[in-house]
Amino acid sequence: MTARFAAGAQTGRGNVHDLLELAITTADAAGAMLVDQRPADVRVAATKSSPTDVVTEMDRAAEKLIIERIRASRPGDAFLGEEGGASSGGSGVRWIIDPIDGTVNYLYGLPDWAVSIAAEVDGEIVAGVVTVPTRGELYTAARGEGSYLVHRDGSTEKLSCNTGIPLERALIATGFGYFAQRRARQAEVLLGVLPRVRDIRRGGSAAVDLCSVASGRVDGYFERGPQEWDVAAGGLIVREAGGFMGGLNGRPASAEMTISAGPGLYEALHDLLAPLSPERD
Ligand code: LIP
Repeated sequence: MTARFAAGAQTGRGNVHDLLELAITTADAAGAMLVDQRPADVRVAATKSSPTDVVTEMDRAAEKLIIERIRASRPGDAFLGEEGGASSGGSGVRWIIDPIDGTVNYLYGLPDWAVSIAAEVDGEIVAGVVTVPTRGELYTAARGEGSYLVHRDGSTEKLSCNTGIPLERALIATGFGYFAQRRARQAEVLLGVLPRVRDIRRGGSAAVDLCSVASGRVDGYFERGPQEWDVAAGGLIVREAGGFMGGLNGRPASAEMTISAGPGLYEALHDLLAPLSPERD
């Protein structure tokens, strides 16, 4: 799969177009490996923050593949990977990787899981790729160049999130954490949200949720808990599709709270959430 971008902007640390192309080919390779080599019975290799926060051997294999491929082309870059692949580098470029975002979906054979790769230059995300191999969809964005959905047959759509959606007609994606206490609070927050919106979706992958905001398949998204690797690429894809991503009260998006939506709805969703104290466990 290839994305169509004009001449890539220079960052001073490299060409954004080159970083994007490397992210695309690497995410494609990892996605193909995850589909082709998925064992009939995917087993949990370990648990992380709680017994339901799982990692499979395939998460580890995909992260290894991604880091090895990028490092072969760009040996001086730094990495942050969900499965522990953090290392420093001197080039000013850092790759933020989620080898499988939506591991529980992957475990159960549900389609919505993604490989997410973002390139950050001097602290700013400049290129992002989210591939959803089971759907044959690859989402890409380069800073200042828009975001695109490339289908399996090579056809490409420029993405544009929904704008001006009133809260009561908004379809909102969300997700839940892995700790029981946090989930109980998230259920309380939902009590305040559900009666005020069209409906709620819980897809199981924050990266896919953000791409769905970018493509207009949902109108907005909020979640307490997503980590940098869950939202780095998807956040750029949303912004380049005309949407917003942030936290509460003007703070940046973080594990405390991440909110995303198009203009008009973003403010209303924020104002609905803020009094519900969604950052509290
Ligand atoms: C998951 C997210 C999901 C969220 C989970 C978890 P993982 O990532 O993308 O949407 O609700 O809490 O963070 O663990 O599958 O990479």
